[in-house]
Amino acid sequence: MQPHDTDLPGPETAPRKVIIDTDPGVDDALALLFAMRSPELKIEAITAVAGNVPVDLTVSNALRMVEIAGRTDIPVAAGARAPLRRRLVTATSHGMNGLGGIEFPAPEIKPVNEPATDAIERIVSRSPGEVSIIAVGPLTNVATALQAYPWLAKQIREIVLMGGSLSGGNMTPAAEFNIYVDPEGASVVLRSGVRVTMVGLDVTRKCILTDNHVRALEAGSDALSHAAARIARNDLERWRQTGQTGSPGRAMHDPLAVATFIDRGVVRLREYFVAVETQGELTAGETVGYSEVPLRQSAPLKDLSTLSEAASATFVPITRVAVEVDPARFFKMFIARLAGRA
Ligand SMILES: [Ca+2]
Repeated sequence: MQPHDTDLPGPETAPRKVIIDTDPGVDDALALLFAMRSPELKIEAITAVAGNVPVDLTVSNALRMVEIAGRTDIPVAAGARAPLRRRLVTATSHGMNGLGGIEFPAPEIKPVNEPATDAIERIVSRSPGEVSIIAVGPLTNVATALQAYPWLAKQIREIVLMGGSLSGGNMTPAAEFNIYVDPEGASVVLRSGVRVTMVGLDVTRKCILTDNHVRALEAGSDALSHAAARIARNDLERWRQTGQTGSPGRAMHDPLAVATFIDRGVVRLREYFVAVETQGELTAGETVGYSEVPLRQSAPLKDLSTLSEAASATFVPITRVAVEVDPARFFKMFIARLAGRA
């Protein structure tokens, strides 16, 4: 094929530059493998953050996935050890090592000698308006970058994040895990002015990994497929043994965010102004979606002079929330790519 062939990707179809910010994590690991198999993405870096497990483990797990995929060209940068203002709360369902107890060899490669926030700044500033962030962990790294380098808000193309919910949480009745862990970080991101697409529990909990999906992964024939199948099979068995109620298997939260970035037809988006509850003792980390004015807050307390009931911000429907999903369309792409069939 000659370079001037007309079927080469043009500017519209060229791979899009992304940074993946992640806390692997079982579904993160599958999301990373899926992303590295997706020709629509030019992954400029993977930045690891504390979340499902402490950051030393999320870094190691990201490095493992890069090695398994044969993509050691992708730099992995270590990020925040703890949320902006809170102590780290990790997730028990991902096991002590973050991969549900599946042991892959220790990675031979190392993270780059550059903190995640500096890597984000350098990569975005080098190509203003071209680099997007797919954020599938607590938003500490992204928030820290936006605070340290305020000009990034105008230079980041968009952020597609897994997190939040307009229909109840999974850590508390109000809060989804990623936002629960770092509500202040999430608030920084959602108030930054960057165009955000929120892929939350409203849609991810409709995308449950099943035995049929795992069997399809097990039919794959290369190292990446085998790794994905091992992680998925182990997770499904653990899920059954621990008797997690309410769902027959793990929701593919993070892979759905990657899929949404690649193919917007996987979900239906609706515009909201999304604010994060950071004060509530029972509700911190709740994402509150306003679909119309006014942005009313709680009734004012008698002993305070401020009228907190008043609208507190200008209504700008800046966050696009995934409100419906086509699970079949998602799983078709996700499983086929992991199994090496597409
Ligand atoms: Ca995650």
